[in-house]
Amino acid sequence: MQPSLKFIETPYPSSHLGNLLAQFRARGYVVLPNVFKRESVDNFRQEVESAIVKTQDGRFELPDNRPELVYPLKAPRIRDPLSRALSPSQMVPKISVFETAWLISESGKNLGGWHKDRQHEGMPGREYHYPLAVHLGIYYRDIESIEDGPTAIIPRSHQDQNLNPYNGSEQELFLARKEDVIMWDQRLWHQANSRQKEGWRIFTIYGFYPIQAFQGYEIHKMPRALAQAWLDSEGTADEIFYGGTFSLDSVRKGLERIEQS
Ligand SMILES: O=C(O)CCC(=O)C(=O)O
Repeated sequence: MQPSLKFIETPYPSSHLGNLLAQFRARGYVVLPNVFKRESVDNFRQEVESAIVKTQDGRFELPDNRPELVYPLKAPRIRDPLSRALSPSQMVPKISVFETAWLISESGKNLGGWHKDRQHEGMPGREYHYPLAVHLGIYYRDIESIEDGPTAIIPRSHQDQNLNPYNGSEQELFLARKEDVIMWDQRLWHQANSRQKEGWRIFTIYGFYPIQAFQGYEIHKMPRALAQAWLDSEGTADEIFYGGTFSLDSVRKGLERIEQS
């Protein structure tokens, strides 16, 4: 059955989009407003909740064959900002998803401490460097205060390495409505907060990177010799070098699953 999440189909007007991107670059994050239809979000969250399983090591997860895992990515307003968040180029790159993580925890559960997931490229504190990857975060709830379990961040720490959680730098919470999505730069210092109200804390993280595409060049057609080099790969480093993120094994297994269904 198709997940019940519904999307706002109209793109952001270009001046609005420009403004959102300017905020993203300046502070290291921005709330993308009205991505989903608000009235559809609770049902979708409940569909996700009913699919949650406990793993042998006691974690909670959304099984990776559930359509809900990637369904939010169909939202038109999710795609709009990504290429320009990743590159100033007029010849905008294509965008590819490389991470689809669902962080699921019970209410009151202690979560990790302050950290960064990406390091700085270039010269800290001097000029802006476009990130090599950009991430989205989605809560599927109105996040209004610390009790709702928002992520805490140090704004501008994606650029200025003098800012950190241990020297009194300003902190902020990702506050958003259930129909919104946060676009953020993982060079920010950040920390998860537990949910202090009833119910699951769910935080979806989607990661994206740019794929350079020379205009008009058919990048999706793999030259046969390159495909052969991929097939002949010796180990993960070779597979990534010739074929990108996904391993031959995961592609084969994915195809088998499609054939069986
Ligand atoms: O769950 C969160 O709020 C933040 C997740 C996190 O720390 C991470 O993505 O590295």
